[in-house]
Amino acid sequence: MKEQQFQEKIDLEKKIEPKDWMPVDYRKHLIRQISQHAHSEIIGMQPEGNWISRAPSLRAKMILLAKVQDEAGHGLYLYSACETLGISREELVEQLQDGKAKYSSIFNYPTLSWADMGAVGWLVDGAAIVNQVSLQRTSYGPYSRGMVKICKEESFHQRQGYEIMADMANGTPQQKEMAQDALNRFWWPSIMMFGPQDSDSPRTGNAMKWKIKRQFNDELRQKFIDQTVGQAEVIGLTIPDPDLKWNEEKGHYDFGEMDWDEFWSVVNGNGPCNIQRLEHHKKAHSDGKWVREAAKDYSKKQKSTETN
Ligand code: FAQ
Repeated sequence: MKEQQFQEKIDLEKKIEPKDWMPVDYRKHLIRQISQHAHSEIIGMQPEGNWISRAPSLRAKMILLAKVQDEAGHGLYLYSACETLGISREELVEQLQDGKAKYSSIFNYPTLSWADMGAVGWLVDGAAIVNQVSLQRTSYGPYSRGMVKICKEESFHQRQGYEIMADMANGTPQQKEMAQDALNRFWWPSIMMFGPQDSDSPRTGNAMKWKIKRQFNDELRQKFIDQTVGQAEVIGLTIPDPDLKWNEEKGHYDFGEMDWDEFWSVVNGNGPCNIQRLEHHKKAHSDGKWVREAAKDYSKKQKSTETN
């Protein structure tokens, strides 16, 4: 009965709020997805944070610094949304560090040159926006509202990345070569961000029934490819896919086969930077222990002063 009422509410496009009744599996599904999303934002700071001290100008440095700080903020909104489901921040961090919770495969690739900052903003944030715009309509209220806020900031991120790529593509032959090399390395991992093909996506069934996900992985991937091909053409770069071709009948681009062995290998912890990313997270978390403790003590002290 409760389950039926819950589904009716979802079917009527009403949001589910933290204190509403929800099936155990809906709650679990959300904790998994929102926490993976939060971890992605936080781990995603590493490949770009790596370049803050090497940005080629003060302007570029300020922009990159602001972007990386935004990603931290997104992680915090998402952790907070996840905590409304009855799990603590400590448990979430533990799951990440123990390798029980995933984060996006894309952040296990290294950023080797300044042009990679362009590729990450343009492609990685570009792909994240396509996914997150769709998630603005997700059925869980706190997640949906978090997505609205995050999407506004991601648009700026995508544009700053595209600006870097456009400048380099129009620069010296060496700069253009660097931009093309970054595109070559980030193209396939970016389109893998949308997850496995629908036929191989075990979570999609429930996610669509509960309107947690509003569009299929393949549908979003196609949308991203369709909108990005023209952007590459405008700046004179070539997408590294010989099978990429406009299909007049479908009104979409056809594209080549992704390397699914590579995808699963990265998802399962064996990408080029998986170990490094987690080790860095553990070290930063342990180095920051005194700050968390000081903040806790300070807030306890404030509360006791207020009550006295
Ligand atoms: N990487 O059945 P499905 C960003 C896992 S934010 C790693 O299709 P689902 C901003 C999946 O979890 C980027 N694992 O699963 C930024 C599942 O494993 P599980 C993050 C992946 O959930 C920019 C299994 O494979 N965005 O970038 C991946 O229905 C720049 C089976 O897959 C989000 O998290 C992958 N790519 O669909 C930050 C958006 N794909 O849990 C810094 C929210 C799949 O059963 C710098 N999440 N897996 O063990 C989603 O929309 C969905 O969770 C999908 C996966 C689409 C990622």
